[in-house]
Amino acid sequence: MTTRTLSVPEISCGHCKSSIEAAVAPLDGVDKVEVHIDERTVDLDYDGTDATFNAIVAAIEEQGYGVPDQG
Ligand SMILES: [Cu+2]
Repeated sequence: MTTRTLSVPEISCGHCKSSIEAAVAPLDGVDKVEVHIDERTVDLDYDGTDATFNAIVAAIEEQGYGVPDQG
């Protein structure tokens, strides 16, 4: 498993938290997802593959949240 924290600046409330967690949790390769509203971050445990990471980003974007380049 790989642990990673994503910055998602548009996170603002409990609705954001529940919609992102519900979209990401069922994805293949994802072990844990937890949104922190105050920090506007998404903590992830996942299998570490680019495919899973890209699917996570796509799922968050599908919920309407931009995921800026995390570089
Ligand atoms: Cu919200």
